[in-house]
Amino acid sequence: MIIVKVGGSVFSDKKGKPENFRRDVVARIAREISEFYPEKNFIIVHGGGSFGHPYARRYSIRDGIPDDWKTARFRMVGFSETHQAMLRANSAFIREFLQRGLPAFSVSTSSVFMTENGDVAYGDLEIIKRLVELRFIPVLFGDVSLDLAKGIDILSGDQIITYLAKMLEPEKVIFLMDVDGVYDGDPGEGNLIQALGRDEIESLLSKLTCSGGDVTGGICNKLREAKKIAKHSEVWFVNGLVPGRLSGAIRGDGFGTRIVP
Ligand code: ATP
Ligand code: IP8
Repeated sequence: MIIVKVGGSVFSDKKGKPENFRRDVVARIAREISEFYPEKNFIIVHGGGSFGHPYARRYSIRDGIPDDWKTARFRMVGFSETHQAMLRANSAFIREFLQRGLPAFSVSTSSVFMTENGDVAYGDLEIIKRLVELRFIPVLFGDVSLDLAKGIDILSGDQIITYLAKMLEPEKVIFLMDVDGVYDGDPGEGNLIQALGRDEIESLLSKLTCSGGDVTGGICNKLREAKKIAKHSEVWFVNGLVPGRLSGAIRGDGFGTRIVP
């Protein structure tokens, strides 16, 4: 089984207009996957990109449900608005897969996971496991979540993958981003790291600027999760905007960053 995270920076321009969607990029990702399907099983998880992130920020979803009812109600409306935006992104994804004969099937994250402290606290994987057994391609997504401590929160696709990796022990996890892989400094300053030791991740994090960015913590969150995922699976970071890089990572001779356990 191969889990592919299609980053929001790949299927959309995160600095562009809300809900912009790169149909051609997703169509090409679907084509690359179809070269390996059905010999290999896939689970796709996509991020929030220009869909979920603007709503999550506008409604401060990560602050949870407060005691004050007026604010609570406003945020609960925002919770549902954010989810609807993610359903629109997911539906655009599924359309591209179906058009290429890939049996992608939407699994609504907020209906199968609950969170606490930004992580999955409860997950029901029975539906996902059965879908994979039948050779469907489940398509999950970063989403809003019901939260055991603060009522509501955001669950990043990166945290979903950590949970899936722990429970399903996939052969490989591939993160698609809009850059060639992980750099040893901030974008434009560092060099690409082609082989990154799992035990080197903490010292790399101390060199990167981890504040600011999107509501789920950008590259720093991804690296922290990759460290956990690498205990269960091979992990790759490759450029999803360059044709052939996903196929390379699937074959195992790709160009990008590989986490070395
Ligand atoms: P989403 O969370 O919407 O799914 P994503 O998964 O594509 O988005 P981001 O969370 O935006 O990814 O993180 C990827 C971004 O991190 C890249 O666009 C890149 O410019 C930025 N970045 C910052 N520092 C680094 C670094 N050292 N190495 C690689 N990318 C970095
Ligand atoms: O982009 C965030 O998921 P991510 C999902 O995978 C929302 O971190 C709703 C912002």
